[in-house]
Amino acid sequence: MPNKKDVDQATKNRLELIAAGLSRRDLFKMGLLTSAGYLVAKKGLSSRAWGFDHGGKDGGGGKDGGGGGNPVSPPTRSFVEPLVLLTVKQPVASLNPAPTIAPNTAAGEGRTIAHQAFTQFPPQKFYQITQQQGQISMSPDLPLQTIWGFDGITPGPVYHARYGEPILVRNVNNLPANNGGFGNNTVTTHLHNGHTPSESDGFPCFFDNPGQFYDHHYPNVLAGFTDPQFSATQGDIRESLSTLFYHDHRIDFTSQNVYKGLVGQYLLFNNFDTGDETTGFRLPSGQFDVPMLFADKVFDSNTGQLFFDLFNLDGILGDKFLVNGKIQPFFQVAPRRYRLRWTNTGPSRWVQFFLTDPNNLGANNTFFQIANDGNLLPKPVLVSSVELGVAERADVIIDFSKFKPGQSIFLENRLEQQDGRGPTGNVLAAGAGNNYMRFDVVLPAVADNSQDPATITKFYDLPTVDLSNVVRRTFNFERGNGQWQINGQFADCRINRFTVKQNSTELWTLVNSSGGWMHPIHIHFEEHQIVSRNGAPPPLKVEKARKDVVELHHGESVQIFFRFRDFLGRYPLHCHNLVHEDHAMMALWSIGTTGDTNPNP
Ligand SMILES: [Cu+2]
Repeated sequence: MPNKKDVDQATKNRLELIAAGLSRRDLFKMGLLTSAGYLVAKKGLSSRAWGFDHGGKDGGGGKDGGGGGNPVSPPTRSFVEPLVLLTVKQPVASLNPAPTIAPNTAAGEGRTIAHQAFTQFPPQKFYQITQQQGQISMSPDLPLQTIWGFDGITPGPVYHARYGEPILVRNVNNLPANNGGFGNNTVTTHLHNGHTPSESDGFPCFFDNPGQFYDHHYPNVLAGFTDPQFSATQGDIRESLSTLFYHDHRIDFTSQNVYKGLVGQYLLFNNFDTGDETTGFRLPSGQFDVPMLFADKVFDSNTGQLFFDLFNLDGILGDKFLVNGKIQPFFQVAPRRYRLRWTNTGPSRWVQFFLTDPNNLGANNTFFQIANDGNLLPKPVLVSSVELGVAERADVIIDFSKFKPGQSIFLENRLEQQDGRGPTGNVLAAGAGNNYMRFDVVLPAVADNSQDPATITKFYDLPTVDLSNVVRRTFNFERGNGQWQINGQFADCRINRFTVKQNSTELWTLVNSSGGWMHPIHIHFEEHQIVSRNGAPPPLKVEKARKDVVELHHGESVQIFFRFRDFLGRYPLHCHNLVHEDHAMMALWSIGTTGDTNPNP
């Protein structure tokens, strides 16, 4: 085993490379990566050079080293701080300078493409948010952490948006020149998975510089609004979205920037999902509607500072588990129903959450899942657990009146995962997993005007599509040239891989050709439905749904369909294991008035 001095020196050397802003491609050029794409097994660089390798067959570790092992954080206590309830972002009366359709380059706007739907959907509310450095406490047992966050906090504030109410969000880049170890201060903000024109989507190559701003126009409009059959409702109500999130999407640097804090939630309401539990679907509202963003992170064992290992190429697993920016908080709840909006922000870990009663580990504590990703399910589904790959979301309703007053319940991830490649497939026994937080049923009884989800028979129907006339494409997600590829290619801002004809239907086959890894695949812009997994209908009830991330498990071939309507321009599809995404499992494509039928783009 290595001695601590050598490990510390290696860590220092690696941090210097990261602080220098070197991307993986730079390291290739400098000869610091092997032909297989792993960091050279040179003493002083790779922790695996000392035998931290945790095995693996096709390149994830092995003799040429490079994976980086899993560092160990300093000890922290659990459940000593309350869950942070995220603030709601407030609009401003006006923006100065006033937003313009064409990029306001003279005033310092980094946008390069005119808004395509500004006149049709004029913004009714204006927001300004600043990407800036901040200092926050993630645990009383760690020093203050230097983060990059929206308005200087992480997670950032929550947007409350409504269908039929277009908004404009001005992102102001005030990030510092010195990244303090990792992060890239040129940024682009993606609203995942808004029905958003390309120039406002947060396209990975449309990043701006410190000192610039970028206006994002969010029409908050239902997909299908250009279809005459939905003109009365300004789009197809079945395409309604609820829980979205926003995060940095800078090409090659998303993992560093999101890990550093650039992430938040964006909620959409309408006349059914009203945000008021006495109306519409009567979902728990107000203080009983709680955004929760999950992350796992590593902290330097000497300094206690947030640690990002650029050389861990399988994907980074943290050994500290955070909800809304705090390590293992507690949350005091009343004995009634709560709507919890869960988002797995990664960077690489898959989770499967159970409600664990520490005094009765054998109890099956069920709850309702009501949404998958940003989409309400056709109706609530009773579940014992919820699995989330990176970027997947689930809205759940937990009825805490089922538990005894004073009782504590853990939110436990029981999915076993030993490295960034993906979970092993084992579900650990209750109590043997990792607790992300603790619910304490200690608040007094209060009124509950929400509807029991057991009695809700329908939210929205699933849109149906004629699949007889579709464009078929196949995408292989694979390892190649030491990184991750889609159909044998890396992400490249200069290349448009294929063009979808606007308003057409596409049927895609996603194939996991990378033995040993799992990939949560995200396709921007419109929701898909899963036709089949390895030829059979998706086994989970909650996958009979609209989705924007599809889990691509070991050896799987998954068929999905969707339409691409209403707007034009460039979008990405990519793995949402943020490390895979950056290295460089992403394909850039576009929606045009004419398209191609390339079956293997
Ligand atoms: Cu992946």
